[in-house]
Amino acid sequence: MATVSGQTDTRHFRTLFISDVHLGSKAAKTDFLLDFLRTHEADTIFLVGDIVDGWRLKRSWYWPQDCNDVVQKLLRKARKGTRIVYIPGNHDEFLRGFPGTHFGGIEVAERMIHETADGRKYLVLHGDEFDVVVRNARLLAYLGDWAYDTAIAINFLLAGFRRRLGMPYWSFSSWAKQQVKQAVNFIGEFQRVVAEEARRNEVDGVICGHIHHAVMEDIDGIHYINTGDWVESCTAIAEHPDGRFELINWGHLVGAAKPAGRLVMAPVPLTLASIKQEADEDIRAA
Ligand SMILES: [Mn+2]
Repeated sequence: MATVSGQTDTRHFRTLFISDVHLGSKAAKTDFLLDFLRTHEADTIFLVGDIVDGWRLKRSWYWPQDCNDVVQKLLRKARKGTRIVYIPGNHDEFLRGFPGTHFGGIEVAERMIHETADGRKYLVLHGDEFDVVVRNARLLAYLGDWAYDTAIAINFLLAGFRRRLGMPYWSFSSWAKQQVKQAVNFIGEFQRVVAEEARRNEVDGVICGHIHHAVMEDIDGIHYINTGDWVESCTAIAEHPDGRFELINWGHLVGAAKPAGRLVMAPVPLTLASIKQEADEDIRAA
């Protein structure tokens, strides 16, 4: 079969981590993802949230055949023995009501501890629950632990109310994108808060999504990994049989997407320009 990348060899990994596909939004790069799924196999695949964009779909139904193909591709992998774990995000939070449920062999879990081949432990979660902490970081640091826990609980309740009122989830990424000048600071703050959560869980690292910013880096002794997205950069995280992690930049490899490497290496000017553009599109679409 012809592929976007022209790559026909299959790579096999111990684990693959993918997030923020946003199926149902026109921006989802389903053709690249299909190409990626055709050429990548793993014992376990973690879907780290916002795979389906539920609230975009609520606004207007957009579900071309490509979206079915992605779902079918994943279900077929599950049938053939791949363990697939779906960790819902804020855009597919309707799945959060079904923890432990299996859909066609796909497990649903709020968060999970993943142990690498070489015995390190990683907390796997989407990350949106920390939006509220990022927004109020200074205040919460001042008020302490109980305020932190309360803020997260309030955020959860608020999301429930907004959902019932048909309002979209308050989204860190779209909010940060609208605060264009400060977006880079917010990304740093998000990473720090998520790394702190990993420390509270006494694990070696954390693997999350949500902010569409793929990166692997050390944050105060915690290995912070973000899977990125399939809306713009087309990135995934792979764990090799020996436990080594690799950031796969599929958009860059297929050459058609804007190189995601800029997010890692030169974050400021290009990211802000694209963030601004996306924010404008969001505002027009709203
Ligand atoms: Mn999200």
